[in-house]
Amino acid sequence: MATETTLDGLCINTTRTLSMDGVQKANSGHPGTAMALAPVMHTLWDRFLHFNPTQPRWLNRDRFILSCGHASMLLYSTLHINGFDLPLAELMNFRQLHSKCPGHPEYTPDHSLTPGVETTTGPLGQGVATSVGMAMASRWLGAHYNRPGHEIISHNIVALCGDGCMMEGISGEAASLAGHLGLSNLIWVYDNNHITIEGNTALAFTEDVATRFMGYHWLEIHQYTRGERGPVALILSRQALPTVDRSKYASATGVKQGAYVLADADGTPEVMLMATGSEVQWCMAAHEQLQADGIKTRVVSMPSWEIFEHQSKAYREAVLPPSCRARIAVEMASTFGWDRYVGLDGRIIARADFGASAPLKDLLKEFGFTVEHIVAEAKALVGRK
Ligand SMILES: Cc1ncc(C[n+]2csc(CCOP(=O)(O)OP(=O)(O)O)c2C)c(N)n1
Ligand SMILES: [Mg+2]
Repeated sequence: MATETTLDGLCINTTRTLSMDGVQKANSGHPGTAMALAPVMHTLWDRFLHFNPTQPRWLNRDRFILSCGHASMLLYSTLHINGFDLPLAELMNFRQLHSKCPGHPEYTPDHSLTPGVETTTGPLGQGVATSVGMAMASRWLGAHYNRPGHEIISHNIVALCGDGCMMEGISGEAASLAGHLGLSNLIWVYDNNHITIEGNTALAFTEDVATRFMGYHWLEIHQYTRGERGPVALILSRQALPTVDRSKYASATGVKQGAYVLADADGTPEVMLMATGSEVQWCMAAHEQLQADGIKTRVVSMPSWEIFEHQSKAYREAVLPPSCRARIAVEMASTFGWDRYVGLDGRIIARADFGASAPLKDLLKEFGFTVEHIVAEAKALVGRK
C-alpha cells in the first residue's frame, strides 16, 4: 500500500492507532471495527461531509451518525483528528466516569458532552432509524425556510452501520419510510463484514440485503457515491481492499458523476478498463503493468451507471471516448449491463453463473479475476504482446 506515506494514509493510521490506544487503555472492548472502518471514516469526513469543528452546532452541517455505536472510539478519533474540541486527554479517558468519550456515543443538545456527536447510539438499528427522522426534519426545514437563491438548509445525513443494525427490524421499517419519501439527502454506509459478537452472520442472517433495499426503492450501489433520486445504500465489500492513493490518482469527488477517470495515460488511451468496487484494485494494478509495457491505459471507476447516464454527453464522452473501442469491464458478478459500455469490440470479465465455492484465491484464479488475466485480455484487444 502506498498510502502510508501520504497524508490520507497518515490520517487513516492515526485514527486506527488512537482507537487501539483508547480501547487498550480502557481495557474494554476491541478495536477491530474501528481499525477496519478507519479508511471509510476518513473518506467521509475528508471528502464528503460539510462541517465546522469550531461550530459543531452550525445549522446546515451534514449529520454523521455512527449507528454501530459499539465502535465509538472510531468516532472520537475521527472528531479529534478533524479538529473538534476533543483533546487527546479525553480520548485516553475512554469509558471512564464523566468522560467525554463514553462507551457509546452520547448526545447532549448543546454538544457540551462530545462535540460532533449528533445522537446517542448503541442499541443496534437505532442510529440508522434516527437518521431517517433527521433526513425528514431536514427536508421539512428546507421546504419551510429555503427561498430561491437562499438555500439555507441543504445538508445530508450519513449513517454508518453494521450487520447488527441490518438484523434489527427497526432499520427495515425506517428504510421503508425513507424509500417511500424519496429522501435523497440520506446515505447509509453498510459495513457488511459478516461478523457479529455471536460469530459469522451465516449462522443466522443470510437474507439478500441489497435486494431488500431495492424493494424499498433505495438506489443501491457498491461504492461511495451520492444519488439524486432517492436514498442511497452503500454496501462495503467484505474483502480486504487496498486504499487508492488519492494523491497519485484522481480524487474521489468524481463519484458524484457516477463514473470518472481514476487513472489515465498521457494522451488518448489505447485501452480502457472499467469496474466498480473491489474489482477496481485489479484494474489499477493492470494499469500500472500495461503502462509500463507502453500501452496507454485508462481506468474508469463506474460506481453508478444510472447517475452516469444523467451526465452531459460531453462528460460521458470525456470519460469514455467513443474512439477508444478496446474496452474491458471487470465484475465479479453477472455480465449484465456492461455490454452497453464495452461495445461490440470490448470484453467483459465476469460470471454468468454463481454457486461455486472454494477459497477465494482459488476462485479468483479459476474465473480469471486476476491482474495477469486483465493484462492479457487488454494486450489481446490492442493486438500487442
Ligand atoms: C439491540 C442490540 N442488541 C444487542 C446489542 C449488543 N451488541 C453490541 S455490538 C453487537 C454485535 C454487532 O455486530 P455488527 O453490527 O456486525 O458489528 P461488528 O461486530 O461487525 O463491528 C451486539 C450484538 C446491541 N448493542 N443492541
Ligand atoms: Mg459485522
